[in-house]
Amino acid sequence: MREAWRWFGPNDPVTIQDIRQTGATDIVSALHSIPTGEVWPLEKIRGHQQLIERNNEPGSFLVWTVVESIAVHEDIKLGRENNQQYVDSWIASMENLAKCGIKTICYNFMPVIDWTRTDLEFQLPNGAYALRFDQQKFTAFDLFILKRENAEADYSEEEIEQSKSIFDAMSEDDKALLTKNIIAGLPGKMTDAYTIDNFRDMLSNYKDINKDILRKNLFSFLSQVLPKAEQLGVKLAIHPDDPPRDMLGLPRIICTSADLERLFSALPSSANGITLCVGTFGSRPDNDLPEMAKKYGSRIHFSHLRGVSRDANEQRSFTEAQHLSSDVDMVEIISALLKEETLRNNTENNQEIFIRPDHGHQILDDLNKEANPGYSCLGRLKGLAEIRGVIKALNANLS
Ligand code: DNO
Repeated sequence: MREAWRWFGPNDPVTIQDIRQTGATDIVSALHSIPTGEVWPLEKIRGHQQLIERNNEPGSFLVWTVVESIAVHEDIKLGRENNQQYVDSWIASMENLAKCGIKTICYNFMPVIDWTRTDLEFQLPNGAYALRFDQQKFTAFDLFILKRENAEADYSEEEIEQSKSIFDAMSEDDKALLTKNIIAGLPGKMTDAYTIDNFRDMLSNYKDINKDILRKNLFSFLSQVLPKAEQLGVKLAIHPDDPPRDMLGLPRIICTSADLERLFSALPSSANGITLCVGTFGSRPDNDLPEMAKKYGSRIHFSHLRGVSRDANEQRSFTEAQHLSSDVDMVEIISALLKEETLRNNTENNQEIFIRPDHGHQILDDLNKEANPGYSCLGRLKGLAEIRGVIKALNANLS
């Protein structure tokens, strides 16, 4: 297991020097300033790598090993005719990364919005802040702020009524904040939209794209990328759709175990893998996470070891939990990943699995600091320390 930490680059309030103190050994990062669809130039990758590795010394060593993410251009997801240039640039970026020795690439295929939350500062009873996805607020956004065409068809009468009362109780500031959280609030540039009109236009591009078409477009993209990745020894790790279901009329295709099954039976290449984002898959009650960790073990190149706790009365709403006390059995999942690593020994695929803490709570001194939502230092440090303890204990038992 390789303990990794996500760093958003020189503007990240958590610095590389800070990360050295967490005990992590690997950095997960990306060149966020390069517009989607453009090639990541070799010298920029080297420069970023240099920022991470320049103060390395024995006992305090960090390497940039995982990319999260090279964004996939919307024209590829839409299967537009001019998309070849964007596929070529994606491959060229992957080649440049491989030249620098960076060979694990996380990406996703979510149309328009990447991960999304309604609340970025949801206060917990102990005073900490967590991220939260509230389905009723999201429905209120869809129906009464975005006013998406035919959106009513996606909801029951009861849902429409409930979300209307939520909307009616919102102040103008609440509405603005909810809108900002959904279309522009999360780190790592989660949508290419900047205004609600622009966002609406991007959604409407998908009106004729259903799951089958989107899947065909993913497979066509991968059938061009995977052979090259295999030659370079690069592992691709698709991140699941978060939350893992269709939303805002958009199809989502990496949500369940059956989705993964389709992906691997269509494209069995050994370079075709996943990011086991426990929190994302675990926000659906029908995903059995320990089972998935076992079943897709050899495909797991990277894992986000966080969890959520779903609302008792609305299983689509969830609050991000502490790393070891979510709805899933994290110890069993870590145990499955460790067993997978022992199976890998003496095989060609003997790469340890990169893991990282994710979406920590904002706690203690971080409550008064500027932070990327979900990516403050102390909450993730606590998560990492807990996970590290589990790994140590399980390893002691295994040997
Ligand atoms: C959120 C992350 C996602 C992830 C992308 C991967 O914290 O897990 O932003 O980086 O979906 O492409």
